[in-house]
Amino acid sequence: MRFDILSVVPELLESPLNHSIMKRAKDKGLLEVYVHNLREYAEGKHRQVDDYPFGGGAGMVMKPEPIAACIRHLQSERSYDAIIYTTPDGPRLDQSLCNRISMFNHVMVLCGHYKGVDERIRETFITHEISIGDYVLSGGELAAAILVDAVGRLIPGVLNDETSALFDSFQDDLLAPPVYTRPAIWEGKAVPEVLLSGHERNIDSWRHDQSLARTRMRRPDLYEKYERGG
Ligand code: 6GU
Repeated sequence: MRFDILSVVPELLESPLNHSIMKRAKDKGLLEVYVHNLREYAEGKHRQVDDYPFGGGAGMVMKPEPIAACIRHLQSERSYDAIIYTTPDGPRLDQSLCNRISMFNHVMVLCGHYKGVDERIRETFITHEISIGDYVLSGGELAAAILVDAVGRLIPGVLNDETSALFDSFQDDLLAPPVYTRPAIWEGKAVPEVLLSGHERNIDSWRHDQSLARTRMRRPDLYEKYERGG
């Protein structure tokens, strides 16, 4: 799977996708991530990527021309399954959308900045918009990194059996159960007995009960969805 990320601050994306599981996915050739600096597609001495909003008001707006030039350049090289815009006014990213995006081969991600992009770019090119939550980031780069991480780990072969995404929180609309490791007693607190029993069926059943209880307590919204059957 290939991601092309369009940004006015490409430096923000240097580190988050180059460690741990994302690094392994790239090393295995399962994930490619290219970051494009929109300023390189801007014209003029100042290579201006933003401008004042028509109608006045605070903040700047991302100019359409450099974005269109970068998108069209990439489209001339390959076709894209999705062109995603990261913006706090988009629909909220969730696991089910991540699952769907993980089936794509080529995905572009346009990182919003300032007051956002000229609306005509959204109308012309954008196929999906995503927000990562109800708070405002200073730019869409961190949201793009979150998207690539959440989607990248779902690509077949990226995770091994131990880290399999099948048992993640949200994968079945339930939160994951609590986990423990050695020592069996730490500062007087014991690990639940059943986990030491070696009885696989009892362990599975305990974990499922814990997932249900946790979800009901912490995320009644998810629990309701689970009970309705997704
Ligand atoms: Cl995708 N971008 C920005 N700038 N802020 C956000 C967001 C995205 N999602 C939540 N807040």
